[in-house]
Amino acid sequence: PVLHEQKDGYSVITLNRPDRLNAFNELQHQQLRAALDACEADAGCGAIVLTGAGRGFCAGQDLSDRDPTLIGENPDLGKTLETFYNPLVRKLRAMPKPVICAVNGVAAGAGANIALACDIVIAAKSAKFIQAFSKIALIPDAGGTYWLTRLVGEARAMALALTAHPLPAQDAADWGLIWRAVEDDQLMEEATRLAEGFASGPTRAYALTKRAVHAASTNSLDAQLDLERQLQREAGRSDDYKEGVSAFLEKRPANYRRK
Ligand code: LHQ
Repeated sequence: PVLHEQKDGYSVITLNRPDRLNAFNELQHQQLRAALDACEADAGCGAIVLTGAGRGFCAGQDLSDRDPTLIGENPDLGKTLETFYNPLVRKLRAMPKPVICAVNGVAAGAGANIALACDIVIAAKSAKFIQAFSKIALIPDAGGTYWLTRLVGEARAMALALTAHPLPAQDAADWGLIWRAVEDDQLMEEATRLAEGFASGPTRAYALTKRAVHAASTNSLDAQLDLERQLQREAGRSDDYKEGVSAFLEKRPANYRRK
């Protein structure tokens, strides 16, 4: 249920259960995890594009899954989160290269929040983001309450979570929930352009940038300034920095080698 294509310098990972709008079952989790691990370990991979096959991006947990931890007398959804979703969210956030989510269609439940865990989210104009959880008497998970409150503020976060309002891609972009909404037929072109740019860019600097940006929402200014100093020191010692400055002074494109 997951396709992993290796391109020149980046990977495209496609959730591929289109008849279920790419809802997650255990195998899709396992294969996505394996694909992300492979990308992380591959020095030739400078960026990842995550997208979905068919008309949806991802409808969250597969609600037709008969696993007794999901349904039955005494389900333990916490176990499902601990085993599958929470490690996935942590893996996407900690991935030391940019992850672009190309949201090709509806992103519902944990599917919406997995998209928001990625570094840059672009969505087709026909896509919608739905915090579907309240419809089935659950709370937003896979980081939903964290992303929503930070990205769009508590007023909008609360209404999205309580009402399960389907938020169109353009509104999501206007609200700052995602980077950009694009015409449907431009989605993969845009995502590819971004990935190609990252593939020839300074990978290490991107990883350090992710760490700094992630820390900012919970750090004090003093702690954040200290962190920036530490990470910039590290960036400044890289071959990529030397190359970036030389290329600038010589008025030529930089030739980064992912160091
Ligand atoms: C589905 C699903 C789906 C199975 C569409 N499962 N088949 C974490 C941890 C532990 C436990 C629980 O949950 C979680 C996190 C979660 O993600 S909970 C939230 C789960 N997701 C949802 O509640 C969304 C359910 N889906 C929908 O509300 C709709 O399908 C949306 C609004 C996403 C799309 O609506 P439509 O465009 O009208 O499509 P559709 O409903 O006709 O779906 C197409 C097919 O996909 C259909 O099957 P069928 O055999 O009738 O063609 C659906 O049953 C199936 N499908 N989502 N989550």
